[in-house]
Amino acid sequence: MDRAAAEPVTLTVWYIDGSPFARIIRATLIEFGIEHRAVELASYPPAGIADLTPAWQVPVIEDNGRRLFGSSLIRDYLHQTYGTDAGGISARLTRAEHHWQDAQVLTAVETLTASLVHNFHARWAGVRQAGENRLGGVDIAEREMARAVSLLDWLEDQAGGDGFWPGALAPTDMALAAAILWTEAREEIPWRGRPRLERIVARLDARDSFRKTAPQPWPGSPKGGAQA
Ligand SMILES: N[C@@H](CCC(=O)N[C@@H](CS)C(=O)NCC(=O)O)C(=O)O
Repeated sequence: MDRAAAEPVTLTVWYIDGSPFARIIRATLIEFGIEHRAVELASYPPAGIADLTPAWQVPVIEDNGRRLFGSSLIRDYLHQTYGTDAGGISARLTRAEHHWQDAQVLTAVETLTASLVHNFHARWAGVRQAGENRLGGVDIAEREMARAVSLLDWLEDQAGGDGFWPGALAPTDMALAAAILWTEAREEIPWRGRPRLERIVARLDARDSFRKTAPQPWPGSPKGGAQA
C-alpha cells in the first residue's frame, strides 16, 4: 500500500485516446497520485499493440517489470498495490460487507462498456449482413445496444442518489462515467433520463482525473473532429 514519493517512475500505461477501458486506469492512476508514464498509441488499431499484449487491446501497464493487460485485472492490481483513501476514490474495489453486490455492479459496468464498444466499432467499420444469418436473424450491433440499455436500466435501480456507495466515490462510479462520457464524446446513446446515473456521470466529469483524460475529437465519429 505504501509508496514513497521519491521513488523513480516505474509504472507505464499504454492507451489509445478515448478508450473507456484505458480511461478507467488512467484516471485511477491520477486519483491515487501514482507517478507514471502514459504512452499514447496512435490510431486504430493501436499501433504496436501486438508487441505489448497477446490480446491486442489497451490498457496495458508495466510496473516494476510486471506487465498486465485487461482493465479489471489492472484496476485490481492498482487498488491492491497503491490504493489509498487519501484522495477521492475508495481504496477498495468493493466494500467487504457488500462484496458480491459491488462486484456484480462492476461486472455489469464492464459488460455495458464492452457492449457499447462492440456496437460502435461494428457500425463505424460499416459491418453489414453479407450471408445467411444463422443466429436467429439477430442484428449483432442492435443486440449490443439493447444489452447496453438493459444494463443502464438495471444500474439505475442499483445506484443510490449519492452514487453506487453512499458517502464515497466508488470505482464503479468511475467506470460508469468513463463509458458514458466516451459515448458523449463520440456518439450519443439514450442513457439520459436516469437521474442517479446522470448525477454520477456529472460528478466524475468535473474531477481533475477525468478532465485530464477527456477524449479528443475524432473525425471518424458522428461528433466529428480521436479514436476508439
Ligand atoms: N476486456 C478488455 C477490453 C479492452 C478493449 O476493448 N480495448 C479496446 C479499446 S476501448 C481496444 O484496445 N481495442 C483494440 C482492437 O479492437 O483491436 C479490458 O477490459 O481491458
